[in-house]
Amino acid sequence: MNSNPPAQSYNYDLKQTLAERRLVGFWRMLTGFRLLYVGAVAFLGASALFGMASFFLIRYFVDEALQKPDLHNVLPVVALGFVGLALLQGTFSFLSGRLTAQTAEGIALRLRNYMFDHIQHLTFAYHDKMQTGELIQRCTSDVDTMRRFFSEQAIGVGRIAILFTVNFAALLTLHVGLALLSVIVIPPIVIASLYFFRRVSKAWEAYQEQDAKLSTTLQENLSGVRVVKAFARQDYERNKFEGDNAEKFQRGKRFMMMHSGFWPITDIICGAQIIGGYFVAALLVMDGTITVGTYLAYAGLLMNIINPIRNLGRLIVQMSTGMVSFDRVSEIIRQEREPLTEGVVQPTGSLRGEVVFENVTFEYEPDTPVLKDISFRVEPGQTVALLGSTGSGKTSVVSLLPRFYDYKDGSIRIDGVELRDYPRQYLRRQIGIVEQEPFLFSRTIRENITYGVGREVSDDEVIAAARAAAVHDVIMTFPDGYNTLVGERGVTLSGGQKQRVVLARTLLKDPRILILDDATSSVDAETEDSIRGALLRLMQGRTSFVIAHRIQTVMHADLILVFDKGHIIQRGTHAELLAQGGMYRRVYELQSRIEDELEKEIASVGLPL
Ligand code: M5T
Ligand code: MG
Repeated sequence: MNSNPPAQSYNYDLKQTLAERRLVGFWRMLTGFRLLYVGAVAFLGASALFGMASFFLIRYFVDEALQKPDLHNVLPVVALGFVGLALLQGTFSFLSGRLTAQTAEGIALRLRNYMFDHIQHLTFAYHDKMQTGELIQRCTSDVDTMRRFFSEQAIGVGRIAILFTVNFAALLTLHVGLALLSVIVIPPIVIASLYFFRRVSKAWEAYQEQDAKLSTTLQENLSGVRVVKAFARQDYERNKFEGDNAEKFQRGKRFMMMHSGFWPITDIICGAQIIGGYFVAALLVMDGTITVGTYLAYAGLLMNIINPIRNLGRLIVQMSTGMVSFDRVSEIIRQEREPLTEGVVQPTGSLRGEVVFENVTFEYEPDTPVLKDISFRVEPGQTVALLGSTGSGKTSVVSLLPRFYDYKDGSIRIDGVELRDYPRQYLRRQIGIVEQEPFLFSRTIRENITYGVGREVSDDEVIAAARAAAVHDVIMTFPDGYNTLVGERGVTLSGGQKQRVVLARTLLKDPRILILDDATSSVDAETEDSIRGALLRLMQGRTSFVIAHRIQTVMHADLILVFDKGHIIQRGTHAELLAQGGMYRRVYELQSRIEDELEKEIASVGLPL
């Protein structure tokens, strides 16, 4: 498994100013494509040269060829010249387009891959804060804007520079005064573009933010569709979506209006320039300073020079969208990856499984500790049960073990080594978790069970694991057995079935430390009994953390910890805790009474047990 950042890294120095960062960032993204990019620009240059040459051919044709007595001999040569130049211009332009597409698509391809990989290496804390919709938006729409940036704007800069230089140089050879007259539009265009640049970037940023919000709304609505239906909140959700969508419309409109406010301004300036240029040049023809052929060549070249200037303005404005998307993408790229293989120790064998917590304090958000002063000790192979009301910190305790989060104060040691000193990847391979909310991928059941085992697994092993988790018979009732697709396009599993598939997955992983977070919460008492045997077998020989609400599930543990508001309020074995009285005994008595009454009731109604 490759856990290190790929060769291409987009990371950069935070001390830089925004402009520097953008420049460096874009430059880095071009890594590996710079030659292609230069090629694309060079071909453009060639294409521009041939385009320019055809205007000189016009001049020659009008001023000289037409005067020649053997015109019929010259004509085919000139015609061939035009065709040849056009062909060359087209060919080079095509080649340039090809290289441009290769560059832009290549950069986007790599960036998308990088972001996907980067995001899965970010910390839990980051994922807790960042909305999924926002992440998706940045990986898709913003990356696409950057692709456009490279295919249109980045290449556009080179294109404009070349067109301008080539045609301006050509103009200078025709008439210096006319050449200088043709570029007086540059300052007003640049000033107008810079003014619009700021406004358009703000508008684009606002638009993208709203778009992300809409994605989040949509994504949440889809994954929470059951809740929406169960509470009959369709109208509310529709209104919310329509509100967000209307806002997106407004922001999109503002963005487009700004764009469309900019175009006419530059078009008017450039139009005036063209008319003025033609007019002055016509005067020069009339007083004999230049020939008609020169006039025609000038007219063509002037268009070739005005177009880049006009496009420069558009480009500057469009670049603003690329910049905003770049900033949004780099906000993610800037996040530190969670180092997976770094560690003071680099253990190779398996853990023994001795776990010691000493005065551990932990918080998700600063100044709101969820675990306070937690201390306990588990010997290898022992089972600890964590009990306590909801929100008391049980899941938080166990999520510290695989280093999903880092604890603040105190010390956690496994086999005598501080947890922080272990590489995360090692811990995560040694620790198996059946999460409170099991998650299955939309892949086959077999793939879900063998997920993350890290070796070839035989069918028999998969079946044995599924049997032990009491889910084999269920799987066999599905049309394709172990090859049945889960979710989306396949069968939907019940909560308890999912939990048992995850249990089978954990069984196969054969971890040294096992964490069962409410692993039997979604199965009925009868099934729980049938998996209890499997669980007991699973727990044998490994250190196990079992979180459960039913005392029956945990009464055989070597150590029972009772949590309340982030503290351990009681500890001991089942017998010790019963003798102590307090919360544990109260809960135990309550649960036994309920079960007894239920049994009596069922017996009186005569339901088969
Ligand atoms: C303990 C808070 C939560 C609660 C406390 C997972 C998580 C929890 N919390 C956060 O602030 N951020 C988080 O990402 O921490 O939560 P827990 O450890 O999940 O409690 P539990 O496992 O004992 O509860 P339950 O319901 O699973 O039995 O205040 O708000
Ligand atoms: Mg929990």
